[in-house]
Amino acid sequence: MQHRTQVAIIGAGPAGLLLSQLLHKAGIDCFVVERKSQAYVESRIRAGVLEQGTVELLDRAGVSERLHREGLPHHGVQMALDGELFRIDLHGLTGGKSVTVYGQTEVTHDLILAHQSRGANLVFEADEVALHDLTTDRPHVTFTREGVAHRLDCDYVAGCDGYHGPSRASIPADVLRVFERVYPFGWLGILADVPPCDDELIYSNHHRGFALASMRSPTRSRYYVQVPLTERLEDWPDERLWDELALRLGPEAASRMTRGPAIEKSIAPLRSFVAEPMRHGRLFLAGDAAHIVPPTGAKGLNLAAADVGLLAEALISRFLDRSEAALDGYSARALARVWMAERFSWWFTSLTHRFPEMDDFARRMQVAELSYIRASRAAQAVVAENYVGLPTALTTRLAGRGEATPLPAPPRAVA
Ligand code: RFL
Ligand code: PHB
Repeated sequence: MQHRTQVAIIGAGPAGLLLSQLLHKAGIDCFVVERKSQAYVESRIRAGVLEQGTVELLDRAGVSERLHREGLPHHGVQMALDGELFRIDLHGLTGGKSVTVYGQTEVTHDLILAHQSRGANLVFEADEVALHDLTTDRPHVTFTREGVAHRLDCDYVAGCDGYHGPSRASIPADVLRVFERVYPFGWLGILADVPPCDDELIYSNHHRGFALASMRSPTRSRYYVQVPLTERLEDWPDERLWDELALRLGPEAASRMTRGPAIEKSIAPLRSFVAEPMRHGRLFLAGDAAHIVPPTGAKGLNLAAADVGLLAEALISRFLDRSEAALDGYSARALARVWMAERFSWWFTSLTHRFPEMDDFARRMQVAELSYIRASRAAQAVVAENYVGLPTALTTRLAGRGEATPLPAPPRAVA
């Protein structure tokens, strides 16, 4: 079966769906191809914190009505050092910015609903998705569905298919450069229908390891503890997990913590990863397809949205104004923001987690740095400015600084 569209979008995660919705608003035709079922995509529990810029993009896409009704605005976050809490006043330290707690599952649900109510081309359960002729002016995508072969001709391909998708893998190895850090631990997460222990999120550095108290609504909580990668879910019955959370979050938070049965429990590994460039011919990567951050800074979904905001703008300028300048600048502009978020997520992870190789000196450094943040408004402002999302003007100024700059070769051994 043959199809024709202006932009073929691989992946119906938040990046692919938001891009399709923004382009549709501008009158550009898209076709979204997703490997998993709709039920699977809608139930994948992931992010919970949206930056203001992400909310603004969802406004622009016309899918934020429920988000404004049910999302929880947060003007601050709590941090803890060995159980003692202190607050970062996001609103006061950033000239009035805040974040919104609204689950990725809800964002995805709202976007899928918007697609289906307008009869958009959105295909789930597509197998053998493959990208072809990306460096020609006739790229196309092939897939099979229920045994039927499909061919989708297009002007451009948006690779929004996450870390494991085929888009990034379609870029030749000698063109792509990847940067990576794998952390020696993961996050064990629990979702439960109990009220949160605090009105705000709590990021806790404890000598037993990192813990995070988060939420989805006033009646639904999301908690995480850092665990070794060797850990198995079977070793963490609910009671053991609640006990560990109580220890790591400290007595004040523990006294307000309500325990309850897990609706969902999973272990996610932590990784920092960037692929450069984010364009190859007529293929443009966006979101987790191009970069991964450890979840500590709550940046993954927000970065995906920021990429999509830039890519939508560039494609609109290509189709409506016939200008390719913004498409040519997309990779450098997106990567400038990506590297800033990578830095913050890596730093915040290093500050709050217990590393296996950490000696007493390294632990003292963490304690000193957290004590400094606790005592200094200037240090808190650095955390707050990054947490709410850096202004586009700042990351735009950095565009092109990193990408394509050859890193110096390591010195040659002297014979
Ligand atoms: P996704 O969500 O992975 O979606 C990619 C889609 O592509 C599909 N796909 C394919 N489709 C067709 N053919 C193929 N061959 C395909 N292969 C894959 C997949 O099925 C999927 O539907 O990527 P996207 O859209 O770029 O979105 C990225 C975000 O999902 C991710 O960055 C965040 O969830 C990260 N993240 C967080 N981000 C935040 O901004 N704030 C947070 O608070 C936050 N918390 C988190 C997180 C991620 C976590 N985990 C599990 C990794 C907490 C956790 C625990
Ligand atoms: C979440 O609620 O799932 C969450 C919140 C903040 C993070 C990561 C995950 O930094």
